[in-house]
Amino acid sequence: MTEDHNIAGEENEASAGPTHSGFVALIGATNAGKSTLVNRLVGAKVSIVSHKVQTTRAIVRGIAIHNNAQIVFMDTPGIFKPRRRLDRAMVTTAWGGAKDADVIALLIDSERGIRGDAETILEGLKEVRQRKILLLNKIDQVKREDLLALAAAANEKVEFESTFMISATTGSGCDDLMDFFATTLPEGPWYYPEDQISDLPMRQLAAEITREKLFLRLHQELPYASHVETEKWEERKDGSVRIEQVIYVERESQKKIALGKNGEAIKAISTASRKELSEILEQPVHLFLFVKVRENWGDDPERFREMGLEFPRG
Ligand SMILES: Nc1nc2c(ncn2[C@@H]2O[C@H](COP(=O)(O)OP(=O)(O)OP(=O)(O)O)[C@@H](O)[C@H]2O)c(=O)[nH]1
Ligand SMILES: [Mg+2]
Repeated sequence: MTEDHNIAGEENEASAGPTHSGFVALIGATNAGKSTLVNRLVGAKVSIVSHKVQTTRAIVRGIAIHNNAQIVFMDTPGIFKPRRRLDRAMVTTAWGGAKDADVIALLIDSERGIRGDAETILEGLKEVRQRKILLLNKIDQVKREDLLALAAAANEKVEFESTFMISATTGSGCDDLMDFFATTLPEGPWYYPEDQISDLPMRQLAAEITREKLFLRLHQELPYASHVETEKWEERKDGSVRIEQVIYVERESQKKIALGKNGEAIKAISTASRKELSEILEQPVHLFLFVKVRENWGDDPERFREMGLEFPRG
């Protein structure tokens, strides 16, 4: 960290001139690859990723420095047709995040194309006044001619300032994208200290890491019926940390599944989460997971506050 810090400092001196800074909201249908892209552009894991839909629940800011610019990426929940109260809060949050940004970057999964949610988002974007760019993601999965057709179709619906073809997993096209942000964001001082990469408190990131393992391990309705909170964080004299987290589920039957036969599921989730947490924290981690039934957590304002979401009334 210190070394990187110095290198960044030298570069900034070399390229004297005004600094640039601004907020870029990444919006898109769920599973388009927004969180993967934020992590790629920041160069560290700040937001969790899974192959399942509706992984991100609140806005996560990932902060990157490129040349003279500090670029604050807002990873938002995927936009979809909401059903539950939590769904509504997620979708409202995503559009709210877009309205706070200097630039809105719409991610489309090139393999899926413009269908369903992506179509609805394009419609919604017509009403939004900010600068807009189009990111066709997952280009590692599609043929070039299909990409050109997709770019044309999307640009017909909304006037995008630029279109980029990228792959968040391979990094293809990402340098050009960073150059674009660095030169087109407004001139001005940086918003965050130069070594800060996220606005998420460590306790919350730790809860998110466990939720990611739960999304990867458990299936059907369970990931959507669960919520993770860090309850205790105790730094120990020997340099390790003791973390206690609670996994909330809605029903007794879900608790059984979350624990698994002979506690196998919870053990696997805990092992995977602890391993990643000790890498991120660079210290040994003792992780204790508890599963609790809280029937109405999805209607409890306190849980929404913990997640950083507005509680939708009614
Ligand atoms: N092949 C390929 N897969 C990708 C790419 N970008 C993301 N993915 C995969 O797409 C899936 C969804 O990625 P996420 O980053 O969680 O997507 P998201 O848009 O943040 O999803 P939500 O938070 O649910 O809205 C994961 O399995 C990623 O590995 C890409 O460029 N190429
Ligand atoms: Mg996400």
